[in-house]
Amino acid sequence: MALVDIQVPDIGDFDEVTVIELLVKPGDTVKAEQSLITVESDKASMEIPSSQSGVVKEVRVKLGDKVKQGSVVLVLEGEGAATTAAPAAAPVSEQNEAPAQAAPAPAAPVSVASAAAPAAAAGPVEVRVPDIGDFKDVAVIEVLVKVGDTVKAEQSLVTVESDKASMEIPSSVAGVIRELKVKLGDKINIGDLLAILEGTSAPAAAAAPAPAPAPAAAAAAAAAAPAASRTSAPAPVAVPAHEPSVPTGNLPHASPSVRKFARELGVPLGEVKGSGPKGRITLDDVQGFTKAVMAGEARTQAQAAKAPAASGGGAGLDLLPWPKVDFTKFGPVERKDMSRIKKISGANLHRNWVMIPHVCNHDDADITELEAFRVLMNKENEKAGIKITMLAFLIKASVAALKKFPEFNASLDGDQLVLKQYYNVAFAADTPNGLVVPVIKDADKKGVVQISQEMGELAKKARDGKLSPADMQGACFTISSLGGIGGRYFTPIINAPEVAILGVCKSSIAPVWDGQAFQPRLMLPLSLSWDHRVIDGASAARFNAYLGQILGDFRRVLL
Ligand code: CAO
Repeated sequence: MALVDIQVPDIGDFDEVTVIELLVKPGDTVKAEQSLITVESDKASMEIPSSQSGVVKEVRVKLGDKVKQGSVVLVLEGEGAATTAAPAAAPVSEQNEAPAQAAPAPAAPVSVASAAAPAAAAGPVEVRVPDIGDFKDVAVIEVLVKVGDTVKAEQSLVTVESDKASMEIPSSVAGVIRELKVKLGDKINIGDLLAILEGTSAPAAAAAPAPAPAPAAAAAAAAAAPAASRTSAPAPVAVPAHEPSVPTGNLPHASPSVRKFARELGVPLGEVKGSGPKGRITLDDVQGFTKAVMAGEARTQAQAAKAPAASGGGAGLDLLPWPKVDFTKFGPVERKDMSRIKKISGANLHRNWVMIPHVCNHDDADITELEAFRVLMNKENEKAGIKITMLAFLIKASVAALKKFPEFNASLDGDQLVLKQYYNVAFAADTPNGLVVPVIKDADKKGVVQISQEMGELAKKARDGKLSPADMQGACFTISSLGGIGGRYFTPIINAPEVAILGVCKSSIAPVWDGQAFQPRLMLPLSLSWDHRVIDGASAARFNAYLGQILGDFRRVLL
């Protein structure tokens, strides 16, 4: 196994950057392109990836160290030959060898107005995104200026972020911002218009402003063409004598991957206390914050602000505003009020989806014999007007599974689990006005025929809009059946404060191997969503398997 020095690749115009995070330690196995350390300059933070996979033998840098291109980050016992071509992300060199071809690209932001800006100032000038290396569709995570601000050449306008780096995009010219063409969340690419400045002047020395490095980019972008052709220089106007404004942004101190992780969880980074050097926010800090909020030990500022109005507090996540689109620009539209049921159920579903760490397991149950039995029973009882439904069997089978796995028949109350000793099973019913969820009370004490009858009555009441609040209260577990409609699997949303819900789709004949031959069997797709705060994956798999066993042979209910 060859020992390989992993070095800092070409990081653009930066002489030295500071190591602010060590992402691996000796003994760790790393994959090619996995980030090893995070470094930071005054304009960007970036993760330095490994150029190949292997086991970390020695880390040669420590927090606070200054590194530059060619500095050895760590020694890796490489998997396979060390001569493997360096991946785009970072150069590799054999020990004592010169660094391989620099792979990560310095993105050399070249502004529109650089060399080709009107020499003597003073016209509206379009400032565009310079060459940012191989990055496409990078998200604007911070807008540092506003319309009316006076900016200096090289002052940062926006911060953008990829999964490996965040970087500030500077203005190539000085002037007053007349129009801002991007907003938070926009995805931008090279050449996109960022802003229109007035009263501009040519940038010093006709050079591109400080490059923002793009470490994961492949080809060096240093040769990026000055964007002369992208410059537009309409009629000159006078530059208003504004004082330069101070950028408003105050980006939390965190690496791009931590920020991405926080965004995925909807964690407002500005509220997370960093435990890293200089208060830097680490992955553990984000996880700790999330756990505290979920456990009710902490609230986000948004939650706190909403709490008085929201009686009981919902998950106030600091998300981007909902997109406002004038649809009539694209074609005719009709506006319709949401039904009362949809408004109520929508708010509940939203809270449940956001608050509960849902996981969904899919399985199949062999209901060949059960369906044959159901059809036979319905034939025999046709004259009595009794119709037994598959859903009634599912309710009965679920009761057996709830008894065997009591944590599914439970609710969370703070730090306590409330284990219910009654078995009320709700079922989702589709109505012209929206979804309602009536409850079969004490399903453990009722037979399949009685459950079928009650379900029929409740479903009719639901369709007629006559369900009382009592009809929809007290459920322990819910079944949502789309079996009469179609589909294979779906992810039902847990009906809080319940901790699990079973989704059922349309059964179909499938070839099932019986050890000797494939047999045509009627298989019922099951989708069980469960609250991971209360239930573990193993229990959920066992719950589904047990449910399948019962549906496969209902005599098991008697055991
Ligand atoms: N596989 C195959 N066929 C099935 C089936 C399944 N899993 N479940 C029911 N069917 C068949 C029935 O056998 C019946 O066929 P026949 O008329 O030939 O006997 C037909 O589908 C219709 O069944 P049904 O609707 O009368 O009875 P049900 O017990 O399946 O459902 C109810 C009752 C109230 C649950 C249903 O009408 C309903 O509203 N379902 C939608 C629920 C829903 O919207 N869930 C989504 C929630 S998330 O948005």
